[in-house]
Amino acid sequence: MSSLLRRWPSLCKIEYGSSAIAENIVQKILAAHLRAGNLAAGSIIRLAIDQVLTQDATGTMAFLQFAATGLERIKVPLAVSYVDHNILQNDFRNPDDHRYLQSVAAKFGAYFSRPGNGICHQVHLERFARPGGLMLGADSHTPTAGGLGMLAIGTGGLDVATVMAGDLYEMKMPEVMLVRLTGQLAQPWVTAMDVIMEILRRLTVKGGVGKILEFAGPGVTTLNLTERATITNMGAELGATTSIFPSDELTRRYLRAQGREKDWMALTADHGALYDEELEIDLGQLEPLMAKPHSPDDVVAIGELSGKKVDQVCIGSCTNSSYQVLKAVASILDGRSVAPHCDLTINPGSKQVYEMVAREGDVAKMIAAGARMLESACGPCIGMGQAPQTSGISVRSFNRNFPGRCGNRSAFVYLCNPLAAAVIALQGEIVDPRTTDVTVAEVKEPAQFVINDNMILPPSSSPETVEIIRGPNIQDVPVKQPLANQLACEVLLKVGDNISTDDIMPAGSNILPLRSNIPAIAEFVFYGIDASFAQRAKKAKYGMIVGGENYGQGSSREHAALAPMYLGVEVVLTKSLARIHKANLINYGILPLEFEVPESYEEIRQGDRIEIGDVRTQLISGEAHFDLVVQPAGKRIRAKAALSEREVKTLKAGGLLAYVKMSA
Ligand code: MIC
Ligand code: SF4
Repeated sequence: MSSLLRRWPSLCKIEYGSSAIAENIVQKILAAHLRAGNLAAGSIIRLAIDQVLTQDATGTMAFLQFAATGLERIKVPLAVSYVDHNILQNDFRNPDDHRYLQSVAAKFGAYFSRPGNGICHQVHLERFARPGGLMLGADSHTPTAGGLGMLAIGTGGLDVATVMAGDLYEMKMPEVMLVRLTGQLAQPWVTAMDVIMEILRRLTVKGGVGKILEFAGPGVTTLNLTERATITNMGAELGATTSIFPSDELTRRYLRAQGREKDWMALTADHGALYDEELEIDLGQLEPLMAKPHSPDDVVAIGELSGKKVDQVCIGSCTNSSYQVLKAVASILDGRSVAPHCDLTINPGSKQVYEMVAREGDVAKMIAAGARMLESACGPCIGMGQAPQTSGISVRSFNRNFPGRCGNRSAFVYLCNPLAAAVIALQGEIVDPRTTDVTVAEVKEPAQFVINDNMILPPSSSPETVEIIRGPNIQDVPVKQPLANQLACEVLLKVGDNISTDDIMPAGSNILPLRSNIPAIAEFVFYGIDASFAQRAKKAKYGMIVGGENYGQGSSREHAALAPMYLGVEVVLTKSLARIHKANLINYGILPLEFEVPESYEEIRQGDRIEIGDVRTQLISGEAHFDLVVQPAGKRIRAKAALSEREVKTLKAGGLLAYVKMSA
């Protein structure tokens, strides 16, 4: 288990560039991009970003915000706008977003990955990610690129918009956890997915908060590139800032196979580099694992659940849909049939993967077995179709199984590796694949991928001629009033621990098309938990949400802050907050408070009125402290907020948009 190793308190005194200092990979990359601050854990640092990515569910807002700056061109060396989430075109709304994104990408200087080209993280790994680089992405699974030695951080769309406008990215320097891998996976049935599920089992969904995971050790060279990317992808479920692997000969081989060897550089930690913590995983000891409903850290050995009847299996997502994975899945399905009571869906991660497995006959094997082939997109992972039946049991090779995320709150979603999932689809019940007579082919990474970037459109070379196409569903981004000095907030909702952004702002095929229309999407805030939330919030002048630990875990969707803000939520008071959600709350002017003592949580009931006086005066950088009076009981409790100077100014102004306008 994790043990606290050598601390690193004096790091701030170390001069970077000195050959005497042994650096880990995270320090090397951050030092090369550092423009202000120092790299001691907990310090505020400001970083120059090399690449940004957006996707259509977060990108429309990000580009509206960028457009509002009046700038003509994006100021980051590389920006890519993907369309992969909102691909069900039930009416005009999603295709209008696609056209808008295509036009702004051409005009402002981003590459545009067309719908059908694949899931942003898989495509970015294939075509753009670069070892040693620093990337910001408006999606929580941006760390996928860490598999290739890039430091890639997920964040809200507004942070990406300000970086595209030329701002530095500000964050608190995380601690760095060394994850030492030893041994070798007992393949074929134990895969990279089991590595990250084992880490989730040990550390839980909040075990990575405030940390970056850096992988090292002899086990690293036994994992190919896309296996490494599976691990860094799902590191997001730990709440970690990001995860990263070294860049080695295998990285070089992958980039060569992608026709991009020139993007390679070697990147490893120096001998003697220090870490805040260390965790050791013996790959050889792992077995096929499964996360039970409704949390990715509720992990057990798959065998413990054997015999449970399964209604649906979904294979794909940004976690598990590489070429090797899909070829192996095809070999499992080859000549067999999906169980009669079980649906199997497969969504290859990218057009490149889809085209290759189609050319090589693997898609035919999948179809013949009864698989329902879906587009290269997020699809069922975000509830864009393929919801399970009432109280249905779905087994998915995806990364999240939060309640309702699949499009049906009564369903039960289990997560496991894609090869086990394929065997489960054949058997129609949960089974440890090692106990069956099903075989799987050993698939090597190809020496050459099929490279055809015809679905990636470069920015226009004559942007002045490009007209921005903005459909009627795309509304302006609301801006909040400056923070009031006296607040009396009604407690609109009190929730427990680990509330995800899927709980706060659900997705799915009915709600995702409203991502560009805040007044419309706001009606669905907390819809799955309390359908009358929006109505109640609109009646109260100032609203507050009270939560437990790790509030706002999961996705980067800023709508989970923006829509509550639109409904009048002024304060979110919790035991602890997830990183990206806290940043999003601040960006939209919602005060993120934490109880000074967790027991105070018990003092508050839904419907109470919480008074906070002298809010603006007490709101200072570092750690701000507040006295709260809980009415009608009249009890006093204390809350705190850890904020940077910029965050304090942002909150006082009413959010980042208002702050940027004020300081322009
Ligand atoms: C997710 O996996 O939850 C999403 C959908 O990709 C989100 C982004 C979004 O909600 O737009 C994420 O992970 O950030
Ligand atoms: Fe898409 Fe699912 Fe990956 Fe999010 S986790 S980017 S919804 S595939």
